[in-house]
Amino acid sequence: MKKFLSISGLSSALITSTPAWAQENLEIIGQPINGAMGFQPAASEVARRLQWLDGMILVIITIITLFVTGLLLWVVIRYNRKRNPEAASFTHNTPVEIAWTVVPIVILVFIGAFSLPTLFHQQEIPEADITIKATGYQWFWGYEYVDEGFGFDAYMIGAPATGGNNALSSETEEALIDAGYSRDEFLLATDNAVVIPVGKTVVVQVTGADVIHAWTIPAFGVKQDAVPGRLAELWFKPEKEGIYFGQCSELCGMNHAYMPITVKVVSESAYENWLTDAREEFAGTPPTVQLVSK
Ligand SMILES: [Cu+2]
Repeated sequence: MKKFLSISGLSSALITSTPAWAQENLEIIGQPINGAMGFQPAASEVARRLQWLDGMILVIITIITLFVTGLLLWVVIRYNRKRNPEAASFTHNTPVEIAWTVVPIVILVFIGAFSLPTLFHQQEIPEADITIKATGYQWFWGYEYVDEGFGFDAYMIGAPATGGNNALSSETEEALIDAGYSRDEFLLATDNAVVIPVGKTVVVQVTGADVIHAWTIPAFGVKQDAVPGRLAELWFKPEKEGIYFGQCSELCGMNHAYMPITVKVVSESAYENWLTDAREEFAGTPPTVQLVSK
């Protein structure tokens, strides 16, 4: 037993001294699935709300489409030339005109009553527990943990900067496996991941260094253009530990398809361990980071 304890102590020390891992055995949650139709599982309140809104509006759209199709069929069958050789010649029908003006207004107000609160919930940025600045470059993302005074770049595993050529070669597959992924995560996994603790409010400040990019994690329900010279903000509170992927979502040049986003949501203690190691590993990089005096 004693021996077992000392071995497990040693292995956990080994794990915590490897910052790139952050936490072992994280489940991949936010990932596109071949042939799937719906959203990725919602992993934040923001995502849950907008997915609900999407479902609600889909019901309204379906009802309207069925109603209009029914009307069309009725007119085609009942009032075709054979059945109705004498066409009516009236041009106005006041009750019908009032109805087709008022009913759409009611429908739009009803949708607005649900969509505006969701929009404000998304756009009113709360007080952050963790603030991360994400800068889009051609073609990778740079991250700064602004309260911690360190930053790092994140390249796709398999990008030229990581020794690849943007193709799924056997070397790239090996690099993916070394980083804890598989060939399925090619085009999604990055060498450095954004690491955040579960259940904390994360504010991401998004900007671009050269052209417009866009930062997104579909499972968190966030997407924001990264515009040079502007600093936009988005927020989310991740609810489940796991790995979440996103991809640059604004066409930004030749290698736009090769600048994915990897976010690891870990436990509070794993985050603290990662922070300790990351402060050391990424100290002084990139040089633009300046310590914020508190
Ligand atoms: Cu892009």
